[in-house]
Amino acid sequence: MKIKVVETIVEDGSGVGKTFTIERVRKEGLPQRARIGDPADVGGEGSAADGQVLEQQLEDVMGLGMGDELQLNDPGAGDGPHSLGILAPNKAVDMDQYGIPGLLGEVHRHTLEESDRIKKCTVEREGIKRQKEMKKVQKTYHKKASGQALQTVKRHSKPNELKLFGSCFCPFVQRVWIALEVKGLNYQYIEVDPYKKPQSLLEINPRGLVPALKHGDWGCYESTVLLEYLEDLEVGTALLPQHPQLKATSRLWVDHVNRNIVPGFYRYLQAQEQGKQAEYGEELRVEISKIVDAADAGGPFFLGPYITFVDVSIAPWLLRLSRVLHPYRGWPVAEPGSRLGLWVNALESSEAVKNTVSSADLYLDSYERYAENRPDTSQVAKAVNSGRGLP
Ligand SMILES: N[C@@H](CCC(=O)N[C@@H](CS)C(=O)NCC(=O)O)C(=O)O
Repeated sequence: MKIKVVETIVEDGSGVGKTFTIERVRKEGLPQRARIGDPADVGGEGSAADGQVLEQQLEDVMGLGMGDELQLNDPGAGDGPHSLGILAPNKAVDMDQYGIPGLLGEVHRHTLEESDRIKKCTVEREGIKRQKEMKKVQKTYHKKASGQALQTVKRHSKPNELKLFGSCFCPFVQRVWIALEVKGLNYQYIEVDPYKKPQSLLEINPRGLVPALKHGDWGCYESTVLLEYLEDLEVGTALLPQHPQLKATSRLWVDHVNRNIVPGFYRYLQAQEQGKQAEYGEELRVEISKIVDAADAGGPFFLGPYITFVDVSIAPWLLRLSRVLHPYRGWPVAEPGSRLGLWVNALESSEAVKNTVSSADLYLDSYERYAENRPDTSQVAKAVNSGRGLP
């Protein structure tokens, strides 16, 4: 026989005592649900119960059913541990402080404080459970490339003295990745989680941001610095034009991308109020228009028929207009015949770019945190929220 009192209901108001609800009574070979007696039948504290009476009592008790009650003998006993009297027809029995081991199995009795603490714990546990369930529904960033990008990762998995530490969803990484692909360099792609900041990443970039590049024993970071470095290697296809003025113009427009388009993209995506979304969306549209107006009229790329430095620098965010801003903010798809449409189409068709692009769901999932402006999304998101410059 086992009686388990799992919930304590204290102070029933009758002044008789404290009530314990029996949630589960397990018994064998005896009828379920015997009626338990009147509070008036309760024996006072210290009532004698010889072995025989006790046995009889327990038989009665064995008939306890779901929802039946146990009542404390001593109404004024305060919060300390009590002896239990069992309300049974014309019978009363005192049990020791902890029930009768072996006969009454688990009898849980608590002080008021203990009872409160247990209830609080239960509420907290429920809260944590709900949070976990919420997290399951919320999408998070991907940790593995997919689509054509995954093929590229596989092609570049062998050890190489030139290593790109990257994350498949990261636009800053994608800049460097596209440059490596355009140039046709040999390199090793190493996927890292920049939010976990593995030691291998921290050794190159103490700030723990991707992209990070290792070349032999030397390492460096910051996407635009890395683009310049790859250019200075003078291996493979050049991205910066030879002409000093065109070169300066290219750098000027990369600065525009970094200063206005990149932060504008996140500000717009993270804005939660409709008014702010409209305002930041318009600001981003204006900044994109400026660079589109500065681009070579015939295009399709910034300087003309070939992909160059400015294209590589802006590409990850132009690709995310349709993959992220369109689904989350209703950003209009670029008109196919427009100058922006031509540019986007040229980027989407570039083999070097395509080699770094994962399937659409990777971007949709990875940017949900930004679109909902969840706390602790990233250093970029924090900087945008606090009005600071991007990391
Ligand atoms: N200014 C840096 C930005 C790099 C950056 O923010 N990367 C993100 C991933 S897209 C990162 O590593 N975040 C880690 C974090 O927020 O802790 C660059 O251009 O390389």
